[in-house]
Parts: sequence; C-alpha cells; structure tokens
Amino acid sequence: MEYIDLRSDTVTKPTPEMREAIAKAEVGDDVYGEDPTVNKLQAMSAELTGQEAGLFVASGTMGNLAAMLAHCGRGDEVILGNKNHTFLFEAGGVSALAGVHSHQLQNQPDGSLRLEDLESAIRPDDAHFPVSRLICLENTHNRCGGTYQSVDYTQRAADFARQHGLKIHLDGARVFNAAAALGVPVRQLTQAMDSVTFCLSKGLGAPAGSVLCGSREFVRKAHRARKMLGGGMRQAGVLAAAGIIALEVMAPRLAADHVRARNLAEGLSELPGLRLLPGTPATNMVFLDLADELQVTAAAVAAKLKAVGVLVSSLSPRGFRLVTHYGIDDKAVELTVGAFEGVLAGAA
Ligand code: TLP
Repeated sequence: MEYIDLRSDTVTKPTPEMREAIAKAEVGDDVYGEDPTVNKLQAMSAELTGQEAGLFVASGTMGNLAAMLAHCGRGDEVILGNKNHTFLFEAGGVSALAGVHSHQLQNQPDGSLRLEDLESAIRPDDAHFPVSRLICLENTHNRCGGTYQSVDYTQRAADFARQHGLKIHLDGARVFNAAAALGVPVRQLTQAMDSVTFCLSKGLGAPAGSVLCGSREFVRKAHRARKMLGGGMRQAGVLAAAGIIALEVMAPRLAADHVRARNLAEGLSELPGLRLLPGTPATNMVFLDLADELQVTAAAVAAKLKAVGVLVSSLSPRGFRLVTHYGIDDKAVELTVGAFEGVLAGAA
C-alpha cells in the first residue's frame, strides 16, 4: 500500500534531482578535509547562516552534541527548555556523553525561554554550583507545536547571553521553516548565535545529514568532537550532494508545506472529535487532541488510520502530530481529512 506518511518530515525520500546529484558527486576523504562536495556544502551553509564555518554531521542529534562538547567542559551547565529536543529526545547524550549538567526552564508557547527565567537560572560563582556555560534554544520548536520565535527575540537572547558571558546554541533542525514562516533570510535567525545546527534530512528532503555552523575556532573544536563521536564519514560527498540540492531547491519551497498544514488543520478542526492545539499550525506541524467525549485512544485511532493508508504519530494517549512535507500534496491533505472523518465516525 502507498501510504500518506504524516508521521514526520524525516520520512521524505531524496528527489530525482538529489539522486542524480548523488550519482555525479565528486568525492574525497572528508576526514582529511578533501571532499570537495562536503566542502562546498559547508561553505554554503556558513554563508547562509551568517557564520564563519560549517561542519557536515550525520544527524541533528550529532550536531547538537558536538556543539555541547565544543562549548562546554565536563560538569558545566547548559540552560535549555524542558520541551527541547536536546533534553527530551537525544537519549540523554548531553549528560551521558558530554558530561554536561542540564538546567531546564519552562518553554513559552512559542518555544522561547523568557529572559527573566534565564537570568534567574544563571549560577552564582560558588563552589556548590556547576558553572553556567551555555544556553540552548530551538527554532522552530517541535514539542511546542512547530512554533517559531522572532528575529527580535533571537537577537535579544543572543545579546543576553553575551552580556552574561554565556554561549548560545540554536537547535535549528527546522530553522529554514522558521525563516519561511517569517519571510526572512535564515541568517537573521542564526547569525547572532554562537552556533547553530540545521537539518538537511527533514523538510529539506535530503536522505541524511545536518550542518553545524559557528566561528572557525568553534568548528575546529566541533570537528574533533565529531571524530570522537564516530562521525568522520570519509566520502560523504555523496550525501552532501543531496544537501546542496536541499538548500538550493527545497528550502525555497517550504512555505508550500505550511499552507498545506493550515489546510489540513482547518479540515480536521471541523470534525467534531478533534481539538487543534492553540497557536498551531505555525509551520509544517499540526498538533491535535481527541475531544473528551470520545472513548478511544490516539494509538487506536492511528492504527485504524494506518489500515486505510494514513500514517500519523500518536504522541500522547489523546494527541497526534501530523507533519507536512514535499511528499504531501493537496490530494493527500483531502484524503487525510476524509480518513479521520471515517475513523472517528466509527469511534463515536
Ligand atoms: N526530530 C524527530 C524525532 O526525533 C522527534 C521528529 O520526527 O521530529 N532537533 C529537533 C528540533 C528535532 O525535531 C530533531 C528530530 C532533531 C533535533 C534530531 O535530528 P536527527 O533525527 O537528525 O538526529
């Protein structure tokens, strides 16, 4: 069965143009810095994010972890959101592998961290405490509903970090979606940061890979961390070639995914059994809960949807996440609303 797959934008498959670029990619040994296609992708990424240098990494998780290792020493503290991907979904690598202590603050509905909260989280210089070293933001914010933070907030958070002698890292797995939603070049959300990870393998459609960008000195340290993590990938140009297409061809089309997410949300919110998470969809993610009157779990609904060809994530006993991407066209949106209608009618 050909599924309509809304579980994540990570399910995107390489486009025909990517496959062609992969076949033709010039490659070399990237551990020696000799892969021309990786070098091109890294330079493009640095330019786009307004940073000095870029480092191709296997995944968003590896990029964030390499950033922690480059910014922090063992026992240092990172201040991050309690719903951040780095805290919730990266297997505890921040503490287990980087030896970094995490200080969690409550994310605001748009995924931001209040500067007042950040201020009170900074540790006094006292032997009892870990040393506050790093702030980690996330934009767009996955668990806050694919919401985004403004250019102004980004700048204020970066200024705050600098004033307090902290470094600031952005988990920008979907920062190109945030830029598309705001209608600004991505660098406006990234250049004020000390470092940023963005993913090529989500809405941008590449089969694998992320890029970690920052100053030359930061990237030199992150390069060593990547090696330590087993992420030196040799002829990685075959992957980087797809990443270049992702940046050139796929980034400019992300706004179309946001329109489809809105259409999907509108269609689903008209069904009596579903409640849309307030403020969403902001970008390409639709978060929905089952209405209280329905005596059925999200997992059971997801299983029934699967049987009719629609894949969604059930993230909690009553909630779903549906993510649009270039594999989801208008017809798929329409079919998904119809599938929910049929399954919920059976559950009422
Ligand atoms: N997110 C995945 C899952 O891990 C939840 C998804 O389907 O959304 N930062 C953010 C904000 C992410 O959403 C993700 C992946 C990552 C980092 C990690 O990227 P990868 O999967 O490349 O390690």
